[in-house]
Amino acid sequence: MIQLYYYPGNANLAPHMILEELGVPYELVLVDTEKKEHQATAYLQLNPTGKIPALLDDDLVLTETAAICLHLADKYSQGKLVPSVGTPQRAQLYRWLMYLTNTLQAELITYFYPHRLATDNAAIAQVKAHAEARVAEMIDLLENNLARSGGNYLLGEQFSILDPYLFMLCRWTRNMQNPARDREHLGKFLNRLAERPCVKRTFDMEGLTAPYF
Ligand SMILES: N[C@@H](CCC(=O)N[C@@H](CS)C(=O)NCC(=O)O)C(=O)O
Repeated sequence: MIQLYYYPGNANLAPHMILEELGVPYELVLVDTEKKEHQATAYLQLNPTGKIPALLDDDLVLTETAAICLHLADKYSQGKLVPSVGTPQRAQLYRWLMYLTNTLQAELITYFYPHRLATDNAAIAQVKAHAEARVAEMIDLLENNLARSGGNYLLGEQFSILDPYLFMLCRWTRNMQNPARDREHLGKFLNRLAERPCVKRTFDMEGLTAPYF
């Protein structure tokens, strides 16, 4: 049985939507960060970084959201959520997944945890403001790519694991001055994704309410 360790709205959102899209049986396990459960020994044995999410799939313990998404698609989607290995489309999937996880997600983490990079309040505010500005530039790049792709999804016509990932990260910009939803193509993309049953079910199960992005 698959188990996804989660906290509502955290980085588990992308793999959760993918699990719902796949329709495979799985169980959600709450890691209550309010109670610091992500720093407790039991959870650290699964994920030594103390970050959410983690996935159990039989004997496999897997961490890192992008790796979890790839694993689920490779094992359970019969090629529906990832293009075939060795194709140009697969290469583009790697490109955008890396960009989402190691560039945009990393900058969002700086925005949400600026106190880890500075100590006095003015410096913390500056780190946060700079992260917000950099996130806006990254969102513009994604907007331009979506416009160029000519399709409904990041890879064009094929819905892939990139789309729940992009949705999750765009959602995290919802309280920024220049949120992703204000871009023409991303705005339509977010509305399109929010109508997808897998996304609706995920939000319900995690107890998330509007505004979703
Ligand atoms: N690289 C990790 C990062 C995950 C991450 O930063 N998760 C956040 C929640 S969205 C977290 O666990 N924060 C708690 C903390 O940093 O103490 C991944 O992609 O899985």
